[in-house]
Amino acid sequence: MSCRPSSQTKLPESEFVYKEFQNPDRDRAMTGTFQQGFAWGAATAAYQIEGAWDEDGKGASIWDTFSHHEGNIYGNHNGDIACDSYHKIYQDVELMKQLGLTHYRFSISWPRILPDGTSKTINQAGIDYYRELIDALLEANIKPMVTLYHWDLPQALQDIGGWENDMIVVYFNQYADVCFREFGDKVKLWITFNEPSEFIKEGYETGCLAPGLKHQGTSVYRVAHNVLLSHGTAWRTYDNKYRASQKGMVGICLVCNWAIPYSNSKEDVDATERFIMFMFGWFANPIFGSGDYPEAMKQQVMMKSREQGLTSSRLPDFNEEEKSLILGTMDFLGLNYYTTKRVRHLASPTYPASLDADQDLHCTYDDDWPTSGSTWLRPVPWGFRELLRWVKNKYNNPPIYITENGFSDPNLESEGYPNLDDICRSKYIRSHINELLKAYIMDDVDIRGYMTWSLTDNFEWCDGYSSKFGLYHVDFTDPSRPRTPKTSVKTYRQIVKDNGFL
Ligand code: GBH
Repeated sequence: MSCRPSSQTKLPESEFVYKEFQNPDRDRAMTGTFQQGFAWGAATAAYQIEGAWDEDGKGASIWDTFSHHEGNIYGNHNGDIACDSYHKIYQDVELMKQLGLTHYRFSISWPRILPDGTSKTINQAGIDYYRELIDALLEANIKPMVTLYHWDLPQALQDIGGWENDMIVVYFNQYADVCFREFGDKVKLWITFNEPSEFIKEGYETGCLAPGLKHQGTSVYRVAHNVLLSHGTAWRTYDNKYRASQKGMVGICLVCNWAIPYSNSKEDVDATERFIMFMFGWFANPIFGSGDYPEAMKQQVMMKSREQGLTSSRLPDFNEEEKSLILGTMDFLGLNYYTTKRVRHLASPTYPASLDADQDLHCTYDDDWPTSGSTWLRPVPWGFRELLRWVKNKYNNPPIYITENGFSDPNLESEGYPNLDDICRSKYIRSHINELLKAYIMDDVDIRGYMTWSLTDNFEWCDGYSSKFGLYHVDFTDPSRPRTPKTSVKTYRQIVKDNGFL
């Protein structure tokens, strides 16, 4: 394994960051800098860091319910306290100052400000908490980038069907409106949703994420439809009511793997395209592409639905009104990139119907790609540049913020974690930002900023606290949750300071 801890604190001097990737034309590190005003940040999410799950009038979220249910999360961990960031505004801002960040991406907990999900009751203590955080950031010269939905739906709304209930469009819009009104004088970068493909698939079909439903086949597409309508409606609320006075931007975060075909066969090449369309085009095309679901997706789900004896596709159609509500509702794309896959065509059985089965493909990686603490995460820096180039060409050069990119430490609990000398994370950060620089300088991609995931170790969803993505270590056994810098803090701080690589 390429990623053992070592006493070596310096990065290899070589111009190749990974010994696994030494193709001179592709992998050689370059020097150069980003434009002035480039956004350098770190990202977090409310449920993963805040704790204070039932304090000061906060309502329960689906993550409170899900994590309190035995057997859902590794070690039955939960986010009741997490990093206790609810009580540690100034400590966290201090960490950002040490890194020299210009931006901080965090999310608002919907039930912390609207305990039953609707704007009938506003929890002033919740508003005050986010105001204090925003003021502390601005005081430190750090601009907030705020995600409205990073997966913690108010439980009260789940009780009436959550994202499966069409009424959610109205409630999400109420929530967004409250946030724009209360915080929009100081927040200029908004994100409606974080990774819809992920929370929809894992929340409504595999059941791995909250609300833990296993409604196979149809639900995911209905839910996505409602999420797209919610996004479009909230963007239009900002556009109509707030943009003129507040002068901010509203975008959405989509996660996308880069993917390469297993072989040169047409079947594998088509499967690779399908993979990206089901992960990214599902949301990108209606919002800033064709204005409809991707053709490959429509054909595939129709074909499967027919095989299953249905008269219409499980993928809903947009009517014209919906299409024009959604199309063009994006001021910037938030792109989350972690890894690359190798994709092969593989026909799935007719039953059971599922988002996975609809795709007729199988994903792998190359065994010689470097590893991490997560089975799904193989660092493939060159895939990052490929993805950026592809997005630019396919979607007419949208403005892009990298809203997440990060690395999980190899699992070292049995070997005496913490390992603060996280040279693997340093390599990951350095190589990925270097590929980003190539995309900016050589491919002319419109890149506005980079947020690393994550500021601190935190509650990594179903992996609980066993998975470590932080630049700062957090001791979760200590009630005061002390933060300690890992080696990667130095690496990232230097890149931020140089605005690239000198
Ligand atoms: C992000 O999700 C989340 O936004 C963030 O909250 C989380 O903490 C962070 O990443 C780290 O996980 O690659 O096809 O095998 C990205 C989560 C999880 C998306 C694994 C892809 C595996 C599917 N990724 N998932 S695949």
